[in-house]
Amino acid sequence: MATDYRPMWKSIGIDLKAHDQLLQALPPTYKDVYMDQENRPDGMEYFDFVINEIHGLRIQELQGHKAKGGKVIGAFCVFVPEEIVRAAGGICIGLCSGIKIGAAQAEKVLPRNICPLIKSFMGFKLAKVCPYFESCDMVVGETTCDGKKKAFEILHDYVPVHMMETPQMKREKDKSLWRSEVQDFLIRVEEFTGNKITFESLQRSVKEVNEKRKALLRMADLRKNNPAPISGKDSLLIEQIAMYDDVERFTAKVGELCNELENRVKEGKGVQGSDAPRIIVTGTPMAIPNWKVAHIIESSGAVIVAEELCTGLRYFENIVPENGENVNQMVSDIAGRYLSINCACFTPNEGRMEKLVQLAKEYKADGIIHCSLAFCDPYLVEANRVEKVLKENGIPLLKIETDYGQEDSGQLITRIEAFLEMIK
Ligand code: BJ8
Repeated sequence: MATDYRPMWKSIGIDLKAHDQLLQALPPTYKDVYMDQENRPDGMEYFDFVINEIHGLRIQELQGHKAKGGKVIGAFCVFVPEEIVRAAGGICIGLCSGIKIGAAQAEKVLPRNICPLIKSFMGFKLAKVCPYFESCDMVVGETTCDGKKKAFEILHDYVPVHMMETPQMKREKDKSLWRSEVQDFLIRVEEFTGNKITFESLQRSVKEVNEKRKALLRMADLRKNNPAPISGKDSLLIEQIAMYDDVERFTAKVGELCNELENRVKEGKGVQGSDAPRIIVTGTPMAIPNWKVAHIIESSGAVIVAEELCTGLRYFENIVPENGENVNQMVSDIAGRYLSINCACFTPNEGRMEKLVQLAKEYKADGIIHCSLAFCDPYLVEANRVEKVLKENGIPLLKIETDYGQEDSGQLITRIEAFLEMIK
């Protein structure tokens, strides 16, 4: 018999009626998008289970951690150093959501024309439908884009927010600003958890988070093979789950999956035929359960081989050096690793252009699909630079602007199918 989690949800302040509506929306989508795929690796069973228990078991674990005096810290950006939270005995979870929920409540405090990711996280908080949000003792905001940084001021009325100032450039003075922000974050986390971060605890957490990244990098590497041993949709799902699952368990499960994928590669077994167009997706993050574009691309006969997204490579490429000799040096190494992320909030952002060209070669991509959320100025404007550089390098590009609704699905199918036809 399925566990009844309602008493737990009620105890953390969830609006049960609104929450029921949210849960009802999820399972049919998941079945259509995921369970009907052919040639899925057996190792996906664990990740299906995680989704099935998305508001159940993991929330129970978070509550268990809190009952023992532990803290849960939420983040909205891949710039927030998970290593530091873990080194102080806390759990760090990603809070971005990819579903239109609580829009009416969110629009009471935000303009209507704001990116769906921001509207969604505000809606989740105001509608009290997200047990992850309600489990957080503190959330960490950043000054990446204007919409987010101003939304965090409002969010602070409902939950304690610690702000990190992310620089907009990558000069030496920006690097030292960011280093000091990471150092301040460490102090704030120590105060908040009541736990001192030691050399040993930081060294251990750096290793643990690196192991998670290495497992994801191994999976990414295996997708360079033709035929690809795993679908882009399944890979995206794993990358989304990486942000809130237990680090060590997740790392082990990705490792087991990669063993299976390695065998598939040896046997020449793939999710699609070796003639399927190979696509790289780039742009704004695709938070759970935003699988719309990935589903359309792969249902149109292509295979996604990499995601140049924050729910993708930007989250796990580059690891933190593990040979730091003291806490100070490790803080600098952590800051350095995070500042190498190529978010469109930076200007200029040449690293992202170079990365895309390099990825297209490494993954033998036939084309790139640039997918931006509506009203996201950084990515929508930067699409111009991406287009210019890819054109110079002879890499076909399709630019898409979308949101969390399904209304534009028909139009997206037409455009994506035409693009795939063109690059075949
Ligand atoms: S490092 S991409 S996770 S900021 S989509 S809220 S940018 S208007 S999410 Fe992001 Fe960090 Fe950058 Fe990655 Fe603003 Fe654009 Fe909305 Fe965005």
